Amino acid sequence: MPRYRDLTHTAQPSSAPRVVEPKSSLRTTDPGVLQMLTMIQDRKTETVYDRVVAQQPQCTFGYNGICCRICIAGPCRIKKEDGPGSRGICGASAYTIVSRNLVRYIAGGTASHSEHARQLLHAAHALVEGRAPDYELKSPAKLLKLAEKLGLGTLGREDKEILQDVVELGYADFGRYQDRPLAFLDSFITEGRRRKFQHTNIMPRAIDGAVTEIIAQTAMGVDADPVNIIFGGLKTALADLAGSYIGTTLSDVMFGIPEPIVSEANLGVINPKMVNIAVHGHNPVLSEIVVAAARARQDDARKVGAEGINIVGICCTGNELLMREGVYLATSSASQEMAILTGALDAMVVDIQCIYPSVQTIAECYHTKVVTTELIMKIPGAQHIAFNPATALHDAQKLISIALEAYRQRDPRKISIPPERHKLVAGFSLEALRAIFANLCPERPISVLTEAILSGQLKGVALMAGCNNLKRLQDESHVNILKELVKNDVFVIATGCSAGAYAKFGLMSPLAVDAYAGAGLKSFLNTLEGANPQLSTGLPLVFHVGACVDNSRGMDLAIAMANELGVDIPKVPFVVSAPEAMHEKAIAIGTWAVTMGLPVHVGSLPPVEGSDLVYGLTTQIAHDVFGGNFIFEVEPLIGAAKLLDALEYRTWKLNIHQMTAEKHSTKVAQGW
Ligand code: BF8
Ligand code: SF4
Repeated sequence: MPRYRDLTHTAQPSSAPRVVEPKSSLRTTDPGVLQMLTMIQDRKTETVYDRVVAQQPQCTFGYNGICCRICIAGPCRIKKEDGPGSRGICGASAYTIVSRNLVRYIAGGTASHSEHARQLLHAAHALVEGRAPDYELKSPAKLLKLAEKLGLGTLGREDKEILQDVVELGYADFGRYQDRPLAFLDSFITEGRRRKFQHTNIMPRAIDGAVTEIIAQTAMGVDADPVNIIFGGLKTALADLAGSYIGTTLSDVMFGIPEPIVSEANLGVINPKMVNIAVHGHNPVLSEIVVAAARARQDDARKVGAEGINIVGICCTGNELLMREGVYLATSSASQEMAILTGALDAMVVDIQCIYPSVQTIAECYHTKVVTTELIMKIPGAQHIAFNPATALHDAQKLISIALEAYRQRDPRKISIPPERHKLVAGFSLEALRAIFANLCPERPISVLTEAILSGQLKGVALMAGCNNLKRLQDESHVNILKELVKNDVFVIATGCSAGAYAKFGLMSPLAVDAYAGAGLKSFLNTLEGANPQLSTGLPLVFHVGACVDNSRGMDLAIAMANELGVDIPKVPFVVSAPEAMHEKAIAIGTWAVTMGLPVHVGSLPPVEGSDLVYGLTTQIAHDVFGGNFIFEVEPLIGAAKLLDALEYRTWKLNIHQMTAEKHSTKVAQGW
């Protein structure tokens, strides 16, 4: 049992409804989307907000995770407490079925993140071999640091030689057969976690191997033991962390380490006078080149009567480009269709993940061209341009030409763009945060953060992550939890569609600090600003650390804090929240964060309630073994209260242990 004060003294969620207003299709709080929905009222376009309503009520067997479709003797459902209806046809119990379903989500998430990482490896490999003329190695400094962490030789070697070694080690991490830990994972975790993963036998040796193994482990008639299955899932989730870490680090090496940058967000960034191209999905390998190509073709836009080319981002491709290039963020996942409904989007270029197939259906009512670019991602009716790093600029030019041509077909009567747009400051890689802290303490930058927590100025750190899930209103949980945390002096970093929500709402701007931060957080940020006069951008209320793969940056920060404090991660006042989790990737991320020793709040319940045993493993036993645990709570304010409790408990205990260690000149106690 997690031993911090649980408001209900159980690990159960509150009785708040799991789906709010199930008959209302006005399922958003995003002001831009609300304006859009009003503007298009008479168009009778079906969107995701309508389809959520059409799916209600959703199947309770599925919701609780007690439906099994793993073999075609099924589907089997657990219908009764006892008797033959309490098991599947093969005799599988609820706990077997729930745990199998859960870890298969993790396998899906891990495969997704790792596919993303593999694309980066392929691009870096092509760069090393001279087959990717349009790419460069933008951050040799990051490459050197990464290579050193990985134990690779760097002295007197060319950057490309070093990159070659890094890429080879990355490829080896995907397919290793020897019983050695994943090199990328092993390179950045704490000694305490390394030992924990060895003792619990969950240190993965290969990313592809971990995914295959868990699918094999959960095939019909293999593992029936829920504990063994869950531990298999934890191993897979750690492979997901490794994949994410490869994705983040290689993106930084090739496209640059993000630095504070100003931009704007929400649908109002779509410009009626320009050729608008949305880049949507997750992979920066193509979208970075699209941005470069667009910058070079502004004149062509003028030839078709536009003022220029305006690239806007959606979802995590949007986050990647916002972080590095300052590209506007048009919207986040649940409202992706809205970008097309503005009638001013000329092309939507998509790569992988979180792309609704419905974007094509909607695009067919407009002039917008949807273009898919990856072999594993096509949509019937959409155009496909197979993207290849070797011909990147050429491919990107084709995409731009499609958009220029589409611009000519625009119907001005269909244009309705909500004016909503907000200024923001993004680009906070760990390196950027360190540099900001270093102006107060050059020797130990991270101590600026940990000292502020130990002194009580800050309550701790929260990583806000995850998607939109329309069981509740879009962005409502992200925004309400954030407001509660910052009011209580929590230093907040954000990724993915959570970061997207804050950007769209104007909460990622320095102006929001005065409006929402508690006194402690405000004075902390003011001190940082005072020490960083070079930062003309000012500091935001919440720090954008990137796309979903960049949750690895959040983990990197937690590790840096643990090292600074001389403890392992379960003692660090650091929590994670995915208020509107939806994707399998979010389940994989949440699971590795728990395994790394962090409390993880999830605002939309994964299907685990069909087995008390599995529910207990994830919310309680996990804490005993790893020091982290899931907190399932759909009501945002109660979720925030539970996160604050978890932080308070950690800070209180850490302070006592630190004081005791000082008094007796001993090491800080490591127990949690
Ligand atoms: O990887 S937060 S809805 S866009 S899965 Fe998808 Fe979720 Fe958004 Fe990015 Ni992440
Ligand atoms: Fe049913 Fe067992 Fe097949 Fe699952 S594996 S569908 S419980 S028979």
